[in-house]
Amino acid sequence: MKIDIIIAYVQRYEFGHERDFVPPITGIHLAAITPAEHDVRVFHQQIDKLDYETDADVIAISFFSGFAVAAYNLAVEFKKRGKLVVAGGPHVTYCQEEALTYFDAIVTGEAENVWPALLQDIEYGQLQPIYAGSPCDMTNLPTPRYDLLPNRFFIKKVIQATRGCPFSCSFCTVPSLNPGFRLRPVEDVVRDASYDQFPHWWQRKIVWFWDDNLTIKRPYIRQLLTEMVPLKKWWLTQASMDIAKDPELLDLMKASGCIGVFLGIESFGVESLADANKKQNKIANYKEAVKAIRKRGIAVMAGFIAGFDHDDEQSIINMADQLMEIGIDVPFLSIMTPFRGTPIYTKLEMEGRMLPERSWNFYNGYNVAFKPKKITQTQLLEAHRALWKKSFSPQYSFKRILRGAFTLRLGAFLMSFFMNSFYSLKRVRKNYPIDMSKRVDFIKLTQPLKTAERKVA
Ligand code: B12
Ligand code: SF4
Repeated sequence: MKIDIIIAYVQRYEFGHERDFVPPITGIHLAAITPAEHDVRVFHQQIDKLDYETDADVIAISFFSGFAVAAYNLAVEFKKRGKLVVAGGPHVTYCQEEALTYFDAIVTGEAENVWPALLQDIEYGQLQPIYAGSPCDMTNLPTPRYDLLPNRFFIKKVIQATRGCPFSCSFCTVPSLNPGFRLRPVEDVVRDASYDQFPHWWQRKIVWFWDDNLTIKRPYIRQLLTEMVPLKKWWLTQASMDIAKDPELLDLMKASGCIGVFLGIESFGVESLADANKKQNKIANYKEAVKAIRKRGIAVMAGFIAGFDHDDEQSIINMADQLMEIGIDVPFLSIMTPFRGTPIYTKLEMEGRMLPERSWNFYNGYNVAFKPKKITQTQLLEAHRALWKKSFSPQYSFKRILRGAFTLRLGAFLMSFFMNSFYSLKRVRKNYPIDMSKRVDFIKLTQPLKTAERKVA
């Protein structure tokens, strides 16, 4: 069969985000675990033009909640043309009934154990509506199909070495989506990190780990990094702040080529951190932790969330100065989003604070889908936009770049330079995150197909 895998996307900025820096691993991983007798192609809606007249037999769509409306629209279009459309990913896992209105079948949870069976059922005309995936054992996973990525992605070597996370932050679906903490054999990860069939040196050089929390199992990460030293790569990952208290690990990270670490700092408020159930973060240690990582020339990227129950407008805007003060190189600024499957969603739903009239377009990390406690929805949105504008003002962006020029290793500096310039340019050109409440017409959902009209092979 011919299979088109599509990663759905909705523009999150007012204009011009049609190129992407680094691709998702989802599509090229799914392609790699697709049995070899099928022809597979991968498309990223963010950068690829989609062809509704494709000759594919099966359309397989992956999406986050914020991109669900786009994914459903795609399903409707492809089904109008008689295609069989299936889907998977975090959104369908938690919104199965809704997803089945649009798709012929869905995969919930992890796909490795059920994807080949689904494809076989299509061939035998026995497609079931739901394929319940289970946590996969991470041995023998193939190298992602990097060859299927378009060259427009600046970085291409995305890898997953581990799955899951032992923490349980209130806003995160990882503990229920990828239960447990599982590791791929080090030799498999090293094999993927050594992949070099890319045209540009930086695509061969840079490895981006799309893990939830790569460093948590110390013996594993030490072995992996020791084996990565001879590869002479530049690599980046997401990790917990506790790495800062492990100087040996930090030294090994430096020796193996680490250029960037993403920390989920989330907030500077003690009570907001309690709202986040982020017990592992200690505000008093932020500055020291960032310093310890940067001392090795590694850039610190960090995520901050606006909209916890104890946040108000001022505490949100203040984060722009606070993140500068602790030495962050690249900030990522989100609005708290109550995804299905998270403790925060359950709490807000019980308290009657969800805003059901707000479509999935509001779940892209830059919009408000619930009633905040201390401020109004509009105040939260505006405070976040003020935080975003201040953080990416030319002065602050330039200060971060300059700071990096004197302290970071080359790869880390280039990454910080690129990202800060990119967001600062958006700020200068007034290309802000989209305010969906003013753009309610933005990608309307076309009429769902009636179940009877659904064509299953
Ligand atoms: C890497 C990552 C990123 C990367 C890459 C983004 C990307 N588009 O892939 C970056 C840092 C850019 C990112 C950004 C964001 N992310 Co993110 N991210 C992740 C993370 C940590 C890992 C995802 C991953 O690559 N896993 C490895 C691949 C192989 O597995 P997978 O994608 O889960 O797919 C498996 C199954 O889901 C299934 N599957 C998936 N799709 C399909 C489709 C079909 C047809 C089938 C059969 C199966 C299938 O099969 C795969 C194999 O088992 C997850 C956490 C997690 N554990 O899932 C969050 C996560 C996916 N992100 C999330 C969010 C919210 C975001 C942001 C909106 C955050 C923000 N505030 O800005 C942005 C969106 C940006 C964007 N443009 O897409 C949420 C999504 C929740 C939801 N319900 O939508 C997650 C779950 C984390 C959380 N908070 O709970 N993210
Ligand atoms: S530490 Fe990160 S991945 Fe783990 S539960 Fe918290 S937000 Fe999710």
